[in-house]
Amino acid sequence: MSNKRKNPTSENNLNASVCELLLEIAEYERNVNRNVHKYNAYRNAASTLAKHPKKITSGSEAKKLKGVGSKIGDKIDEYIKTGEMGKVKKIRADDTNVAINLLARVSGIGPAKARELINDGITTIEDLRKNQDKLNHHQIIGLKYFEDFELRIPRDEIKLIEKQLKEHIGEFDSKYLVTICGSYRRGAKSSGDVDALLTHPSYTSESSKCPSLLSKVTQVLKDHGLVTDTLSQGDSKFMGVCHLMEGLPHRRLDIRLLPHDQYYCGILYFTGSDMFNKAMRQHALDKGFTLNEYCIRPVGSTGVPGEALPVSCERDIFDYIDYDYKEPHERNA
Ligand code: 8DG
Ligand code: CA
Ligand code: CA
Repeated sequence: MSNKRKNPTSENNLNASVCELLLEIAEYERNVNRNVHKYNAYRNAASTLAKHPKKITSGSEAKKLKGVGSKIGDKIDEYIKTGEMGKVKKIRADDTNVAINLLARVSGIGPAKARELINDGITTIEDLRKNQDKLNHHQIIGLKYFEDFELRIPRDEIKLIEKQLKEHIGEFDSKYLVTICGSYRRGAKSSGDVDALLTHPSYTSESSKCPSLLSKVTQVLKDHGLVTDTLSQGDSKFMGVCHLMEGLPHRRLDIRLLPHDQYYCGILYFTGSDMFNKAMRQHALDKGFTLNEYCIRPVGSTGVPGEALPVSCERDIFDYIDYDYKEPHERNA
């Protein structure tokens, strides 16, 4: 999954089925009713329940937890007593909701664009294919590969993509460093997309930007036929499509160019998982540091962050904040 973020339910969640229903209502409140407050309320309740160490057995028990209000408590009670939530049934029968969820599965189409299309009478993928004049370039490519992009990418295929990326880029300029991050680096058997990070020693946060460092690489990959389409190309981020060989699906590929001195903070961040990052950032704060995708900085007694600390591998970051080093495959929190 790339742009469409996953839901915050963790593994070992004893209340997983209730959480899923609450998250379904949350999405509905955001996408259809545009009610961010309710969206947040349902998400918070789901996240509280996901972390709760025991299975909830009644609405009143749920209501005692922080983030679970009386209305959500009642819905949980209904679910425990009847095995269903009336609200969810209603949502699943709501045509607008169903159409928004379908159209928003196209890369580049968010809930707002989906609503706009539905107002124009476009509610299916077939309708979209006949009305491509209403789409921008990213959305047209998203539609072109709609089926392909929904497929998971097996680990072995990403290994081959990684090999080709490194070969083509290394042949062009052997000083580039390439690392595939995301769920692949955490050892996943399959991934939603390919998250590649790129750096070059000539590019640091002090040096001036060199926009061609990334565009030259994407051109090389296009020349080799590995990259087939561009969704968007910026100075530091390429979003596009790659394809290994006939018979295999087209895959989503993101390439981010990072300054050399920020490479390892970037690798840590884009390896994830989301939850692992959150926990590590919180630990950093507890130890008096602020950590983000670019750098780690000490926070003085005034609360103002100081200069970025030098980092030349991921382990340096763990060491600064006195956090037990975790191998990428141990970061699946
Ligand atoms: P997947 O592609 O197999 O579905 O999983 P993933 O590789 O873990 O997720 P991703 O959506 O491709 O994001 C890659 C990493 O980026 C993720 O593991 C952690 C980091 N990341 C965050 N927050 C966010 C965010 O808000 N958006 C994105 N795109 N990435 C984020 O920690
Ligand atoms: Ca991604
Ligand atoms: Ca990914």
